[in-house]
Amino acid sequence: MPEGKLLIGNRRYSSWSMRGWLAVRLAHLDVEVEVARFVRPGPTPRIEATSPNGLVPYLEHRGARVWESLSVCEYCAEIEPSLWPADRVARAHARSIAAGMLAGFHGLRQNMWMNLGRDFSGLGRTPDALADIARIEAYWADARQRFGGGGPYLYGAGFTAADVMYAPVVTRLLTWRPEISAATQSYVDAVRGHPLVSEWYDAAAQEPADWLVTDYEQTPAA
Ligand SMILES: N[C@@H](CCC(=O)N[C@@H](CS)C(=O)NCC(=O)O)C(=O)O
Repeated sequence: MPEGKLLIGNRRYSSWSMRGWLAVRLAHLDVEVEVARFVRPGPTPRIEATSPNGLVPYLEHRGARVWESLSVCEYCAEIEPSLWPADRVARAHARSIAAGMLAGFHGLRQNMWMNLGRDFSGLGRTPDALADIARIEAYWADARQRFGGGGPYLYGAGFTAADVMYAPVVTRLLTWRPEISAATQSYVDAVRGHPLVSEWYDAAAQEPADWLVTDYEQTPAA
């Protein structure tokens, strides 16, 4: 009998759902996953009726109700502390860049939206999006140089909540293919190769054709 449920949206598009799901899986929570297909125009009634902020991800686990992806990460890290780096200084860095993802990068999010099934190479390169990517590359390089210890992820061998928060950015870099450094590319490849990220991509590819959302499928102007 599962100990709760995780409500998410379409895997193909829902970057915040991907974060919640990755955190829950990394913490090995035994919860049922329900996918609420996005209704457009929104809001999606199932999500609106269930989640206090009307958004996904939304988690119920052993009496706790958790919303906002970073709160889901924090909740999961209480159960699986390795979701944050063990070192205090590294942990402070990880928490800062994770919060920065939640709070910002609107240029990237608006111009290079998540779509796991399309190739939008070369598109979406607005100044705002490119400035966000440059800052993200700087965050990642700083984390890996100072705390990575040669491991494939931001803080070394373990996939932390910071990696969780940036995993959908990795998908955007793969879909939109902006120019990135070799170091960034190696991190992108590592995240894409993580078994849970692959599982998410595979499940997204199984979503029915009538779940496609026209707005997210249209090729944007160059
Ligand atoms: N700050 C929120 C953002 C969550 C969010 O915007 N979720 C979107 C999907 S990615 C949503 O639930 N949209 C409702 C809808 O499209 O019906 C978080 O971190 O969880």
